[in-house]
Amino acid sequence: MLIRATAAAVLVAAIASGTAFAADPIETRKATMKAIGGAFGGVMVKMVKGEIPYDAAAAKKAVDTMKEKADGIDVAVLFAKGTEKGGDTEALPKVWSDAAGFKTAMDKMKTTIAAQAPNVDQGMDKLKVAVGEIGKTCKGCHDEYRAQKP
Ligand code: ASC
Repeated sequence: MLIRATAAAVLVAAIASGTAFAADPIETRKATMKAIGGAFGGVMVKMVKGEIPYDAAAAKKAVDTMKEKADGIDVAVLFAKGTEKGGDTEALPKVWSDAAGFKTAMDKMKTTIAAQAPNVDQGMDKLKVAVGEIGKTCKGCHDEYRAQKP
């Protein structure tokens, strides 16, 4: 009931303010992060670690997935006010109390992925650099804005 009321309030607020909204921002942002993390950890990091062979086309496909999903993140929508709670979220209150910092961290991820995307199919050395640079932007945001796993 409370969740429904909150969702309705978010919807009304989104319509009233003319902003786009996601039907279920918490589930959408979790699915987005899972897709980004899956392409990164499941493919690119594994190649760097030698757990799977380097495959330029597969690395490119993975980074393209990351880029598409990252570019699709609209912080104002997926982390709209009112979505701090009401679902199974690990987002910390700091996402909202330091909204500018959070947006900056997200933008840093987007620009780093975009900058590194053309490099990942140019050999293992380039992939290593890309994984290092992109990974820093994942970690930076998780350290600051996401609840730590026990
Ligand atoms: C991953 C993943 C992250 C990052 C982070 C990098 O594979 O899912 O969130 O790497 O651990 O430090």
